[in-house]
Amino acid sequence: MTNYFLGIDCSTQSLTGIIIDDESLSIQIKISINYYKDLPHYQTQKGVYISEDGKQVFSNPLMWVEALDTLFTIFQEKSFPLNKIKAISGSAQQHGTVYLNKNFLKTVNNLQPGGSLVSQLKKIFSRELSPVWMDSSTSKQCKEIRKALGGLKSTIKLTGSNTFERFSGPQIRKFYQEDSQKYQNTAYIHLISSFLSSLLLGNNSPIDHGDGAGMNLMDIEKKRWNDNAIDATAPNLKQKLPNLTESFKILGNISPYFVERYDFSSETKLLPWSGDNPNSLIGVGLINPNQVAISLGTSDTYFSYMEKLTLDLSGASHVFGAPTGDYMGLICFKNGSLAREAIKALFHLTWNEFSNILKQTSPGNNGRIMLPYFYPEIVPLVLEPRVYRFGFDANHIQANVRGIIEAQCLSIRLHSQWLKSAPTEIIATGGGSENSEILQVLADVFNTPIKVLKVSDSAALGAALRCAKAYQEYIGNEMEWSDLIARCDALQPDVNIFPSINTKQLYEDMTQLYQLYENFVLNNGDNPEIIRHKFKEKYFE
Ligand code: XUL
Repeated sequence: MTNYFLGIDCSTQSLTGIIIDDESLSIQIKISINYYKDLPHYQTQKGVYISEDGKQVFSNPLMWVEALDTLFTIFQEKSFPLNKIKAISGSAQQHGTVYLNKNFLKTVNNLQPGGSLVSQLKKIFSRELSPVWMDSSTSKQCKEIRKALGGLKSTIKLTGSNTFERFSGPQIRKFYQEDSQKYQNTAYIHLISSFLSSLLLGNNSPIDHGDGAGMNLMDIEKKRWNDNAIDATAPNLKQKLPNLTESFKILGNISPYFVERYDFSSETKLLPWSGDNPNSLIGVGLINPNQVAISLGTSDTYFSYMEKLTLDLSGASHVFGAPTGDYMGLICFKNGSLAREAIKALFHLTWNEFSNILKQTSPGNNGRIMLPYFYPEIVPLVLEPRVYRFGFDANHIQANVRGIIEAQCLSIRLHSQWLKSAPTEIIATGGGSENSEILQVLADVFNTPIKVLKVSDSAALGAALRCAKAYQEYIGNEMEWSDLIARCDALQPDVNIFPSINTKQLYEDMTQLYQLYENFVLNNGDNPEIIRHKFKEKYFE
């Protein structure tokens, strides 16, 4: 009898569920609910609410809850045998926090199958909206926590990352400082991942080490809450946080609500949810050092598996727990598809037209350089968004299209150099990986082959694969990650893109030039205009 595993990904713009079978580990069904198209009554801008200055970014936890109910309803309408699903896990955009009052536990313990989740969960929140990873409004709190923890290096050594505006600790501190009454009324603080996991469990779910590392509250080495970090963040915080757990531990069985309402088996096992990046690590099959993936999603991320803890003491990157029980390195660039879409919208282009321009324009963009901070940027840190153009203006379609893609690829190359080992192959995932012209620029800038896998929903797939492994072990079959990954049909390469033969030196020079421009616009460095002209002369005149 075929068994199935369900992986759910609650991302910034949509909630996706994919079900794999236990034989070929291939995808049997995939359903996606797009928040702004399918749940328009929440009136979000692509899944979020952005303040006028762009710094505060929230989402509505009830929208995620409604998307979850909708997902199961659609699976049922499609007659998928949900009772054959043996285990469920999930993935969520990282760092976002959900604030719950004292009604939370008894409500999720007692869900009535006759009513929707939204109708029953309306009264459990002590804060209506959740700050999400796109928020960059907590610089003051970041500074305060970093100072209390002894400065940059000791903060990184303790928590795996510098304090970052979007990380949960600084966000919690801001809430405590600005709305202390509501903070006091908060009985539980969850990450988005552990909040959704709690609904499925009908109980308070722990936070896994992958997502827990994105809070500035967890000791990265010991994988435990750190009292100093907690005290530096907000009073009485420890009692509001759930426990931490390994991401491969089975938490228990699914809550009766889902059994009765959607016909899941009461024996369906639940694994902790994790962040989208730790899930994607497995969902692209990265279980060896020196393998690298780039996810071109709402944000662009560069990530790799780490056998032993290695920290970036410059503070630009993060270390999270990996679902294997080890670690992963991650760099997050916020102006990912958001900035690509801004250029596409500016010139009213279709993606086809956008790609054609990439195909027709020359590597190096005729010596033109763009620094595209349409939104506040995480790496490099830019709090006041602004787009810089050197050698062209805002009306030049071709220069803007190639400019944005080259800038993003150059920035990823530049800021991933701390990881030392240059990748021999890059796995591309996320929505942007469907565009082979963008991938060609990436291959050229890194001078490295790019591999695209059959399935680009790496976060949801990773969650489903975590279920497959944990369930096999639960029934007594030891299973290595490498066997699981080798067997998984969805992880077979679909497209290979090779770097062009004559762009290696050009992009090496351009990476250095790009670095000088970053230094010029962000750190008052010298104006590299003369060097840009020399670059132009060398390659284009
Ligand atoms: C990672 C990060 C984003 C979010 C949204 O640190 O902020 O990748 O997880 O995808």
